[in-house]
Order: sequence, then structure tokens, then C-alpha cells
Amino acid sequence: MPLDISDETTTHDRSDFVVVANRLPVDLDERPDGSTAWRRSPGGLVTALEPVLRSRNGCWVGWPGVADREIAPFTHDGLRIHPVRLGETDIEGFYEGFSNSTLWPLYHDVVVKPTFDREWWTAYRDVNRRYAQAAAAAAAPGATVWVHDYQLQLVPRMLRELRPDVTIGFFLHIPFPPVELFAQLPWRRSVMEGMLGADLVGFHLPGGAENFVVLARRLLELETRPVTGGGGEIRFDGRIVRVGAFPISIDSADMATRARSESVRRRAREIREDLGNPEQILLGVDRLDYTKGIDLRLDALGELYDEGRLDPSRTVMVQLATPSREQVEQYALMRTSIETQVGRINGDHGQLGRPPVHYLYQPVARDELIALYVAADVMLVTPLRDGMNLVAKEYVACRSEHSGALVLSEFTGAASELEQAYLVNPHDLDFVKDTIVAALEQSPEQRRARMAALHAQVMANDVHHWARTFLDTLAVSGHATDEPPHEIAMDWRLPSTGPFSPTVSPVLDPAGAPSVTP
Ligand code: GDG
Repeated sequence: MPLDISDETTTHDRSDFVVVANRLPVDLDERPDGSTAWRRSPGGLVTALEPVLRSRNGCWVGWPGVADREIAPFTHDGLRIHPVRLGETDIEGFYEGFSNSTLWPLYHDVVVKPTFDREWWTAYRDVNRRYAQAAAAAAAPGATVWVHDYQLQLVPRMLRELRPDVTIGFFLHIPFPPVELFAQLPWRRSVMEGMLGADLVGFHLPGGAENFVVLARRLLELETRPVTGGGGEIRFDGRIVRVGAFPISIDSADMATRARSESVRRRAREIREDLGNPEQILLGVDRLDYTKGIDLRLDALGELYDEGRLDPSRTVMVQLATPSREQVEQYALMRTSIETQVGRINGDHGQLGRPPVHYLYQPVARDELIALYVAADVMLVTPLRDGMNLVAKEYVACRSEHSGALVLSEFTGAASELEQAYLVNPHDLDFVKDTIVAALEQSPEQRRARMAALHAQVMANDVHHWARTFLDTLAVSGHATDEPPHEIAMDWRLPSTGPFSPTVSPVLDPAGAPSVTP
């Protein structure tokens, strides 16, 4: 039932632009003396959206990261914040359960078996409704609402029921899986219909957009059509839903500037000294997650030391693994197994005070991370599946001098754009090993040529471009089906699929069915 928004006493507080994401861009800092303060959590999303949030009286709807806190909407550093309350059982069922033990593994090629639990689904639906209600309360008449990611796929439709007057965009930050994987989900219809509540549904890659359109046609039997330049349109519920690919990026100029600063350069030199002045430094930076392929790159490194192809006194590795989802069993198991691997390599190949693998299981400050990027000769990014992977782009943005090399999994979204990286199939251990050696041994000319191309790509396509392109497309999307469908040439900078972006299923899309892409 639509929400009554006619009350003039409250509408002046509502926002013309609302971002809805699982987490707020601020964290509640609880000090030992019992006092609390809000601290900005730096992230690409808030950086990208800040100018729009400020110019359009914007508001951010999300969870503040602490359980069972009822917090009234407030303004922090000029940003309007609308907190959503989650209790302990919501966190278990909605966040740790359905979001991170059902959807996350299912959408990442079932690297780990997803759990289908009916109670988690109920929690997911209930919590999505709460976010939709908060967004409905925050949005001014005719506002634009941008909903983010897999935790909130039901919000667009729920929000549309409450507020048919608003324009709704949805962006998925993780891969959208091949059709036969998505079809395993017992609640597949509700999830599809949830996203179809949006006027524009965005993915990182054309392959994800294509999978979504095929599912709409095959599973929901909706009418679909391709759009000039890629993506598609779906007729749903008396409206046209636009679907497209918008590869996310980073604040490239800011990253490059920080990397060139004297303090970061100095810290990078100190890091090299602290590591014992090795000839070459390999670096891995990931949330500790089974999708990131940390174990595979350690396998490769261990074998290279075992075989004497790398000398542990000359080539060392730093692996920064940021703690993540520690309450989820698979993450705890993964941590133990990675730490066993690190221990074995250091036990076999280290000397006193000189371990070949330097492993940190803790978040580090932004400038420390950038100093690590600057210090590293070869960056190892080897996920089994990753929607985009911002770490790869961050490393490249830091290489203004065109030094360094990027070893990059073909199964990341970033591989579609960073074609000059050393692309690897992370499952092919011998190839990963050979590629690491090739990246370490490349000539300075090769290094410069490859990195110059990568750097130019990342500098030209930043997160501001991503946000602008999505919001511009959203502004011209969403119209009643009695109007002729728009013919909008989208800003496609990618080939129609990445090297290994999800493919269209032969199961639900039999050969001969009309393709949705041109
Ligand atoms: C999801 C998708 C998609 C990491 N450790 C520290 C730290 N980080 C920062 C990195 C980077 C971010 O976290 C990680 O982003 P990724 O893209 O690599 O990976 P996910 O967290 O899985 O992100 C992914 C992304 O959403 C955006 O759409 O690319 O595919 O899975 O920015 O720098 N930052 C600091 N200290 C750390 O210790 N300061």
C-alpha cells in the first residue's frame, strides 16, 4: 500500500537523492569510557556519490554496524544519515545467513556450497522490507533512490509498492551468476521480481546483464528486447526496466596523488628496508574470503620456493588479509587453512628474522596500504571469481612511473578492462607459477609498456565516471509500456563479455532462442 507523503511538515526534511546500502558510510565508534562518536568509513562508494549527495540534499540509508540500536536520522559532516536497526537474529539470518552463506557463494560460482535455509529467507525478506520502509520515509516526492548490492535485492520492488512516485536504480557489486546456478535458488522468482522493481538494473559486466535478461525471459516469461549499444529492456508490471553494465572503478586521481606524496614514498622505502631489502616484493591485498584465491597464490609461491625457482632471500611476499565475516564458518575455516600454508612456507624456507611470507590479518590505514602498493614490484590478484576487484585498479593507479606488474585472474571483472595485465587462470597452478616468474623477470621496457597502458585505462575510467554514467542512464530509464522504448546508446567501453564473464546457460536458453544482445 503506497505511503502517504502528503504531510507538508515532514516533506521538507526528505531528500531528492537517497542511497540505500547494507552499511552506512559512518561507523559508530564506542570508546572505553562509554562515549560514542561517528567516524567516516572511507569507501569508494561514498567518495563517488558525495558530490551528488551534497548537491541534491542527499541521504544515506543503511545499518550502522552495531546490533539493536535504535538511532534517529541525523546529519554527519553535512551528510544526512538514516540508520536502519538490525537485531542479533537479523544479523544471523539476513547478513551472515542468506546474504553471505546463500547468495554470496551462489553468485560466486558455488566456490563453496550455498545453504538454502527457509528461516534465513524469511529474515532476508523482513530486513529488506525495513530498508525499503526507511528509504520510503527518507525520499522526497519524485526523488531518485539508488539501491546497492546483493543484500538488498528485494528493496526495489518493496519500495515501488510504497512509493510509486520515485525513480529507482539498483546496482549489483558482485557477479550475477550463469542462469543454471541462479536457477538453484528456491526463491529465484521473488529475487528477480525484487530487482525488477527498479527502473534501471546495473551490473559490472555485460555478461551479468545478459544473464539477468535471459532469466527474465526464460524464468518469468517476460518480454525482453536488446538495446542499441548493449544490455536490454524488460517489460514488467506495466513498466520497462532497463538493464546494463557499468564497470565500477576507483578515485584514480586521488590514489595517484597520494601514491606520489613524499610521506607515502618514504614509507614505501621503509617497508622495503623492514622486509630486509629484498630484490623483489610480491603483494596480495584481500578481504580474507574464499573467493579471492589467496590459497592458490600461496600454493604457487610455496612450489616456486620448493623448486628453487624463487630464492626466498631475494623475493618475498606480503599478504594483507583483512578480517571479514568472521562469524561465518567458512571464513573461520579459510583463515586456519591460509595461516597453516603461511606457516609451512616460512617453516620450510625462512631464516631467523627473515620469513619469505609476511602475513597480516588486520586492516591497515589507507596510506599504509598505498605505501604497500608503491613498494610492491608485482601485485598478485588471483580470485576464483570477483565482480570487479578494486585492489587491481588501486595498484595500477599508484604506478604513475609505469613500474611494477599486475598478475590478474581472468575471473575478475577487472580483467575485462585491464587487458595488459598478466592474466592467469587461477586454477592452473603451473601457469600461475610461470606467470609470476615471467612478471618478476620482465624487462624494464616490457614493464613500462604494459603498465603505461594499464595506468592510462584506470586514470581515464574512474569511479566518478561510473556514478555519472549510471545516474545519467537512470534519469532516462523507467517509462510506461505504452511509450515507445528508448533507444539510448549506452557508454560501452567493454567487449560484449569479459574473458570469462558468466555465460548464458544452455539449459534455460536453448540454442536458437533469440539473443538479447545485438
Ligand atoms: C565487492 C566485490 C567489487 C582492503 N583491505 C584494506 C582496505 N581494503 C580495501 C581495498 C579496496 C576494498 O577494500 C576491497 O575492494 P574489492 O573490490 O577488492 O573487493 P570486495 O570487498 O570483495 O568488494 C568486488 C567491489 O565490491 C566494488 O563493487 O569490486 O568485486 O566483491 O578498496 O583497498 N582498505 C584499507 N585497509 C585495509 O586493510 N584502508
